[in-house]
Amino acid sequence: MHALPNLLYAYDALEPYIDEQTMRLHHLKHHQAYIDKLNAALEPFPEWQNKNLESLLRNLETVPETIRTAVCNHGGGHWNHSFFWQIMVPANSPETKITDKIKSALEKNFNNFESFQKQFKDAALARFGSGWVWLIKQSAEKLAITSTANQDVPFADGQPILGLDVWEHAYYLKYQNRRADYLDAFFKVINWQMVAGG
Ligand code: MN3
Repeated sequence: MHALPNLLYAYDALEPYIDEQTMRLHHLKHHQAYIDKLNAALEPFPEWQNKNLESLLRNLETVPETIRTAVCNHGGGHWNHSFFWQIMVPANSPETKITDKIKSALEKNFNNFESFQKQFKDAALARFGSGWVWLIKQSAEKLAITSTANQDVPFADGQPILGLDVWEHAYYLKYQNRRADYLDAFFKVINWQMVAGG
């Protein structure tokens, strides 16, 4: 059965950029709910319970039709959030310093870091309703910014190396309707070492 992964930092560790209450609710309630519903969907299908989640999501057409939507939504929610927690780190940690490797890759693909940041933020602001924004590695040289709706995973476009949850539950308690402020805050807590390794 699928289980909630531990955070690699305390719930208040991303303050003041991502507040403790949001982190607690987001991890313990929202993420847990995706896992509970994924496990419930898989319960009548024991042969599917131990399969690797990423491979299930990459091969949704092989999943029994009666649970395909549930695996897409709740399995996607589980994968997306598990990834999201790992690409954030407390703002004062050395991992928030962008590495030369990823910096030059971003410059190659987006001219400069500021232009990457602007395009990423524009994509996040343009995502209507709930969804995610991604930085995707498409080949050794090619990076792209994409966006998915709901809890859809980004694998169709390449390998995600950075992802941002833009569902309101990710920021509403602290930022209310100010999604742009949440985006600026997110850039303070990106674990660039993790992004570079992805
Ligand atoms: Mn979320």
